[in-house]
Amino acid sequence: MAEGPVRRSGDPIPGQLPAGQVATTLRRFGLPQFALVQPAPPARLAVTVTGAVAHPTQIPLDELIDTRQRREQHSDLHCVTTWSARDLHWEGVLFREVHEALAVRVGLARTAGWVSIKGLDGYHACLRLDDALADDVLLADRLDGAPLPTEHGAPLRLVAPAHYGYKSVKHVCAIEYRRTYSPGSARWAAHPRGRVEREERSRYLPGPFWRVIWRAALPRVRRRYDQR
Ligand SMILES: Nc1nc2c(c(=O)[nH]1)N[C@H]1C(S)=C(S)[C@@H](COP(=O)(O)O)O[C@H]1N2
Ligand SMILES: [Mo]
Repeated sequence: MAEGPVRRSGDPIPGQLPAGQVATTLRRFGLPQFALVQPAPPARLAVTVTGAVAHPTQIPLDELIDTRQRREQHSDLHCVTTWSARDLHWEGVLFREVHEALAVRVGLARTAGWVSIKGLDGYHACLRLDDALADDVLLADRLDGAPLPTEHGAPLRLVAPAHYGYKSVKHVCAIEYRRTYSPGSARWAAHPRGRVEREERSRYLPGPFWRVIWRAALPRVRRRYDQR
């Protein structure tokens, strides 16, 4: 039997979607309270690096990503509210490579097991550090062959395809290394890991339960975003 290429968990599978997801085109989305906040990208952004580090610092965005090898990846974005945008063409740098350079520069504590990423709109989400260091987690500055548009997270966003969309923070402006999980903006509605494959939609109650709730809530949240 012929063996196919190795498939990573976040890679799109043609014709197949994770449990409970429905394909749609990409439109700006997020928590309802951020629907009217679309921060204009500042001319010069410095990313703050704080938390479980010896030397908290601020690094100009270009410096943070310029020296890394550029990556391209096609992956899906799966929102917990059951929509999936398929085969998005992201370009940027591997979060792991940025992290490796940062760890030395800021003197990262060995005990840091989580990373909280914050956006210019005040939104933040926390990922388990080893999840964030996976082969398909990018800090992306281009989408579908063009600079990342403001609506999808300019100047820089996280892309974590194996995790629900609430972990893929847009407008990244701060990285906080942590010893413990912090629920972030989605609070109880988020799951510490948020793995799509395991349908970790929320830390409370199983995924299939939340499918029903989120599918019912989706039109109202959509309206808030489309109203802008
Ligand atoms: N800064 C910021 N990042 C965010 C959000 C947000 O409200 N603010 N929403 C998250 C959620 S729930 C989803 S599904 C995706 C949506 O990405 P899109 O707006 O590019 O469709 O962004 C994620 N990242
Ligand atoms: Mo989402």
